[in-house]
Amino acid sequence: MGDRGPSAARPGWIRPQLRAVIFDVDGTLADTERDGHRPAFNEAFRRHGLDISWDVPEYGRLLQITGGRRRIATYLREHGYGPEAEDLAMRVHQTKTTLFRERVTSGGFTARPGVPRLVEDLRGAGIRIAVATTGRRSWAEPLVTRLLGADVVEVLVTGDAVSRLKPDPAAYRLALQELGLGADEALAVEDSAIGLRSATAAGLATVVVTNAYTADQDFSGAAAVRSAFDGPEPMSAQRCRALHESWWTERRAG
Ligand code: XBP
Ligand code: MG
Repeated sequence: MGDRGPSAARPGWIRPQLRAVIFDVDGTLADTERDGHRPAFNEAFRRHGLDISWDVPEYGRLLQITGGRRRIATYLREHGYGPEAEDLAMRVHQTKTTLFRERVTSGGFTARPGVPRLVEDLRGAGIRIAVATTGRRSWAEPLVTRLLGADVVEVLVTGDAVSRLKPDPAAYRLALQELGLGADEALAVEDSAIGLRSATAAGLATVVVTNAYTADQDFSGAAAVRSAFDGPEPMSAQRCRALHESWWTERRAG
């Protein structure tokens, strides 16, 4: 952020209040991509008799295509499949979704360090919790419950509920609608440039917490960029409030 202080905001401007935090799931609440979704895609390819296996760098490239079914279909088309790519992608993705859900329900994932503490702190401060992901509800719902506990997440928007996936703002817009809040009353937490674009396009101040796949991406416009939730200055309700306020103050003053 620049060096303008809150006093630079236009006269008469009412400071927005932070009432909810909307979290992304993959890469944000948990490190699910490299050792979670990727092996599930590869096992699904194997079960469908396809000689395809995505290694770690290749999967990193493919993360630019959001949504598992779209990711498979794009890859198949890149590798010479014709009109049958869509139908095959749909079937492989159904298998992948079943496999990934099994992994979730058998306790295969833990939250990123610092996430449970942050969520507890937010709830204690009366800040509501929501989730916006491009993944499927069938695994996202049990995953979020396992990571954060039952009845913690008030609104859960998944890729099934929107016709356009991130970087389109649809998932975040729907989350705000279901929360009954304006964009200036919530803060998004994302791990990727695509997620940041989606949340920013919905009008949200966004904190980015990077991971190994996303650390080098362009996060211009973020309210803050960090590499972890925990550490010497852990993410907290107070920090979320401060980042939300400074992002909006900067914006209104500019
Ligand atoms: C995550 C995704 C998802 C998962 C796979 O993006 O792109 O597609 O990789 O999930 P984000 P599905 O973190 O921005 O939501 O296979 O269920 O689509
Ligand atoms: Mg993500």
